[in-house]
Amino acid sequence: MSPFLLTRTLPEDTTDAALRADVLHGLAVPRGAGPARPGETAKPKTLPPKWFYDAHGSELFEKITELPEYYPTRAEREILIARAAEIAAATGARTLVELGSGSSEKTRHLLDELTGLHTYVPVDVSESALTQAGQALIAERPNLNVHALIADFTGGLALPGTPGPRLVAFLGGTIGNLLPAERTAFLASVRTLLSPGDAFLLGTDLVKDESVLVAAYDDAAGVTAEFNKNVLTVVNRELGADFDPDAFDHVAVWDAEKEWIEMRLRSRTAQTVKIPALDLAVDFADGEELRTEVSAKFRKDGVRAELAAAGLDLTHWWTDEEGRFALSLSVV
Ligand code: AVJ
Repeated sequence: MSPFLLTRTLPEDTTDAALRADVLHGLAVPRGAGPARPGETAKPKTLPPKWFYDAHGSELFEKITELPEYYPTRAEREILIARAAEIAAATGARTLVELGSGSSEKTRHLLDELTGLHTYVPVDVSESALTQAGQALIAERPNLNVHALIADFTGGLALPGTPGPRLVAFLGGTIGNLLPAERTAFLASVRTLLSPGDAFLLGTDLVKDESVLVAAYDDAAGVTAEFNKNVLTVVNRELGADFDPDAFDHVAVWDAEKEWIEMRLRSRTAQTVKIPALDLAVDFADGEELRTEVSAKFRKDGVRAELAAAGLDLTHWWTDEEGRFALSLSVV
């Protein structure tokens, strides 16, 4: 069997510190010595979407990708199947780096066509997903090296010294889970990973009918609702909090101005949640919402502009037949 390496680029307790910081920043009302001012409770509560993905959350996400309403995974797979040979020809990649690789399921289509590939570097925060996917891949592909990285792709990445050309892929539309300023910083950091001859492959979900978008994030079977609420069980387990997931409703709304879907958890009553690890009590008003994810949808001109701002040229643009999803390639 070919080699499988797993590298944790961050110490284990970094995850814990990052979760604490995110929960504190997103849920705590800033309070001075005096009583809470009326305006303070108006600060919208937020949690970043990366905390969905513990082992259970990663499983739920895999279930989402199979839902009839959740089209992005199927649309992107359709493009990959149709275009993998062109991507291989345009890049000649010997190293494939995949940011936020998850189960690496769609990547197989790319791996099939990248005939000169030396090493696959999946990067993800989920150790369970990396190990499962990596072990399965090396068992199937005797000539492939897999060097998995447990890392947060939004931080500066230290990549293993593998042969070029390097193809960095960021699929699934996950770039849409970053806020605009985070996207700018992320694309700039991707650019620093690329040398002449390297390339960047980006998956973006596209703006479409509101009813189609909302259904994709509020499925009839309730899997997305369970996925959304899973972030509360993660905070319960990691920080000893006492969130009752049943005390919140799943909400998915389209923001037509920002062109993104927001997932929120809406408090069903006035309640106070204790978070002992942070010595924190968080008040929720009846109906108060906690934003857990934005999922931005794109247009070609916007993608081109954001890539250009990072010094990347849009060299190829492919969509599925129905024009729901796009893959962009930038060859440096
Ligand atoms: C594939 C991770 C980008 O925003 O569509 C799915 C995550 N959230 N359903 C997306 C997700 C709710 C997803 N990403």
